[in-house]
Amino acid sequence: MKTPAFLQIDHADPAVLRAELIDGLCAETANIAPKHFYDALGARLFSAITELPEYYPTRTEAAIFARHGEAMAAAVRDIGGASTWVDLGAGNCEKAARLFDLFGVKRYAAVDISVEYLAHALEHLQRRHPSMDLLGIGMDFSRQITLPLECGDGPRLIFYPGSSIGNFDPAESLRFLLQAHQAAQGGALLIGVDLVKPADILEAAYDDRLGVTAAFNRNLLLHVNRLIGSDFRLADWRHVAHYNGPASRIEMHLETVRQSTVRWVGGERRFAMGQRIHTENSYKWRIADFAKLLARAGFTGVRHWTDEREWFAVFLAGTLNPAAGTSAN
Ligand code: AVI
Repeated sequence: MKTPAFLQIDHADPAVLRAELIDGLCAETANIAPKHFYDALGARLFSAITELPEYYPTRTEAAIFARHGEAMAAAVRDIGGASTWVDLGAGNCEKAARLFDLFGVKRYAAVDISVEYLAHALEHLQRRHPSMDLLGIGMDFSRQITLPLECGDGPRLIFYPGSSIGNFDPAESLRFLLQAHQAAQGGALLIGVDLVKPADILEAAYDDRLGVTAAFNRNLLLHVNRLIGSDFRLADWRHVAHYNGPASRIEMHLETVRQSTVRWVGGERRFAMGQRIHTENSYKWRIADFAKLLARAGFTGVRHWTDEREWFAVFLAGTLNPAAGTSAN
């Protein structure tokens, strides 16, 4: 049996993280970056969110893969195949693992913020796929996708499911897609995208009746307290989620229920009652607009599959210029 290899590419510098967090808290519209949601408890709360009746993206995407996976695998073969699957934000690696047989995956590289998150999942995966080459990469790919040589020099399938691209604004999404295009090395991108739909469905998905999303949002304050030594009091803050139609995005905020002063070593901020900290945007796309964005990033031969209600879409985008290799006359 082979054994998985592990690489940590970049380490977040705690001093830089602290400075970024304090800048965000002191900004005119206070904000905390959504990457800080995912401490150990936050990761568990997110996993619980994906099982909520109101949170449709995870199960809708899974249904699209179950129904159209074979067609997707054939389409990947049509555009030349890929020698390595690169799974961005792999977590427990289960979404990709369900597709290994269908796509004939031989080499799999799981990327997440820290290799420690990946160790257990990859060791488990290796027992189920003893001859597969497995690689765990710790890297903050939201800053830059710089894949190591160990990912192979052939074409790669960049797998980015879960509609996480929605947590980037449109300019960041374009930057991410340009980098994904380059990282694919002549391969392709397979990406899940959440679509525009009525506001009541979206708002329920981000403000569920059990209060799990509220706990996920408020847990951010506990995590920030540990990161910068601040004294946020949970009782002072409530979860707010609303759909900003003109910007096509769900916005999550934390709002004070009374006046509150938050202190940390070297600083403080007073929040008036009803004042907010912006914690997350989750952009919802129209199919045609996302296809245009892929084209702007240089992708070709774009195809997509969706569910009956058109709530979610999975896009497959190639990187090869269809004219390349054909004669000019
Ligand atoms: C990770 N990301 C795609 C989720 C989303 O739907 O934007 C994060 C999330 N926030 C609240 N619920 C889920």
